[in-house]
Amino acid sequence: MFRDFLNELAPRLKERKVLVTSHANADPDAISSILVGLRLVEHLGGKGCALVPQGLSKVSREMLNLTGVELKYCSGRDIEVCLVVDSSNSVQLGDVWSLCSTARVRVLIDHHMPGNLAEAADVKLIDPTASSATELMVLLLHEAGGKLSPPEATLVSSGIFYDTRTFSYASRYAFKAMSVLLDWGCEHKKIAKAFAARKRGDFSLRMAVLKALSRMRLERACEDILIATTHVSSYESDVANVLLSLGADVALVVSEKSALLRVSVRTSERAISRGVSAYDLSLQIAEKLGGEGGGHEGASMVHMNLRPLESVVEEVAKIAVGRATKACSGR
Ligand SMILES: [Mn+2]
Repeated sequence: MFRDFLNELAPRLKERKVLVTSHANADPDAISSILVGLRLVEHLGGKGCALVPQGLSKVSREMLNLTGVELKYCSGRDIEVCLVVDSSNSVQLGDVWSLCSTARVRVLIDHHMPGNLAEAADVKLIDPTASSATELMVLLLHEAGGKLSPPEATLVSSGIFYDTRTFSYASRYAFKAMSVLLDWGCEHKKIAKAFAARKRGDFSLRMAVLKALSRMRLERACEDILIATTHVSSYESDVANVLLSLGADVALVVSEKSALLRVSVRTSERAISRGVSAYDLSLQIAEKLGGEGGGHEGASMVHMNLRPLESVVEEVAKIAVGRATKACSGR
């Protein structure tokens, strides 16, 4: 599948100006995919530059500082091709979407369930079984005969570490891609140590987790499905992961980000086996409260317009309880 995709892609990138972009507040999977995207464009004879809507997330900045890798950002707006990585929905691209929607060619490489970007793309590689977008990008670059420098390979491994939660959710592609990255000189231990230290030591993350717990509401559905709902001012994804690791089956964490509300949704294997997936919940929340939902089976996100956080917490908790009760009674 990588070979066929490359055959389709290569003639469209050659000698063209290519914008490589991803979702707002780019996480390590997004920046790693962008970096490999830039190298792939160069390798296939195009000229690439990056744009990141609303900048990089804190952990992404840490990973770039740690490895000393820099992304080449676009200066002008004269774009011929738009390559979107690690995103499924145009709302995730913010202002950058206007550049992409008018580009001559739109390319999408992603591992989320298909959203409206899949419809808008002229060429696409979408595989929701991949645990990160980075692993798809690395295997594509490898198949194309390109490679990364050792610091770049180290940075790029952070995309896989991050999205697989240090390999707990890794797919076979993730291990294949890691093996390629190690051949290219990746120092994976550097990244592993940084992730472990970050979890233990980051003051604002610890604060967010404990505040989230103090505000949390807990519901029970279907005998043994625990639904935890809360709100935070940042770190909503990390907090949702922590809630799941503490035993919640459904974690819903509401936060406000750049004049939008986000709901980070996570579901356990138990919840998924009963027919309650984060992906379905995010679509249902978006439909009922207005907004855009999407992501993966076990981890997804809803974006919606601002409204009081407490009322959203209440409503999403109700939706999750309703969904679980329905699923368990087989309706
Ligand atoms: Mn991702």
